[in-house]
Amino acid sequence: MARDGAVQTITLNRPDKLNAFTRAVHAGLRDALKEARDPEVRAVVITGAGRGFCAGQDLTEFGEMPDVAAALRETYHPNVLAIRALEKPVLAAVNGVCAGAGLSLACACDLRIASTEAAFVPGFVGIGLVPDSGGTYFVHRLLGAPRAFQWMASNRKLSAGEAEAWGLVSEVVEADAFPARTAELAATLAAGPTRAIALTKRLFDHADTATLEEQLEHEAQLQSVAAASEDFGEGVAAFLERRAPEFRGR
Ligand code: T3D
Repeated sequence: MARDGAVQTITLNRPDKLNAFTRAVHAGLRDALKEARDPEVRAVVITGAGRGFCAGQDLTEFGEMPDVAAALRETYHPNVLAIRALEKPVLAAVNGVCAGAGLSLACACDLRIASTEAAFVPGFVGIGLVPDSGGTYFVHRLLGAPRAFQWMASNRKLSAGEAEAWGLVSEVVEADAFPARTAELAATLAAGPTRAIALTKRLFDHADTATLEEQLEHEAQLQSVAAASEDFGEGVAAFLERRAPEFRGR
């Protein structure tokens, strides 16, 4: 975990095993996500060490988990929910291969960019499992149900370019330039009006299940909150003074 100004970077760090999830990896991620609640942190990056982003569950630890559902509830679920609850943008910087619950993790983030070295593999179906850790929830929202189903049922490895064409990632960057572009994008997000960005995140999460009437009302309520922020005052003042705004995230 590393802090650079208002950006916190969380690096999954088991490069020899493509950062596959063990209990220790879950615990490290849980602690890092707790630390990211610090209001001084205004953007979070999740990435992987070495040539992988995350290869999902460590398959050598499966035997130690007699109750799979309980293991998911105890390890994956709190971290997925913590990412959605963070009141700041979370960027998945997909540096390399991403499979199974690693794919779910990337898709739980607010946005994804990929290195040209990245690849996306459903994983679950390859070993006779169903997508978990939010895989069915996020992937079908990102891709639409027909494409998501066909992909998740096939275990096809998707290149970074294909992922961009499908809208799974918003940008693909040459591997050499990937760390610098990740830092640039994270710094831009961290310099934004964090309250408004967090409230936008909450509205988007709500939009899929709301009626239009409910969503209009939710927008009105959260707009009152945004309009009471210091950053709204700064945004309007900067516009009128014809200068760039200096948002403080409150
Ligand atoms: O109870 C619960 O927790 C259920 C939860 C389930 C969630 C899930 O995530 S299920 C899906 C689990 N993941 C997979 O099935 C993916 C398995 N891995 C792969 O298919 C491939 O490794 C990749 C497509 C991701 C990458 O292929 P490649 O050729 O680039 O690398 P590799 O040579 O296969 O892997 C490199 C090393 O990482 C290798 O170790 P070694 O031989 O050099 O010592 C390999 O064994 C290791 N590794 C890769 N994935 C995993 C792994 N070790 C343990 N678990 C892994 N998932």
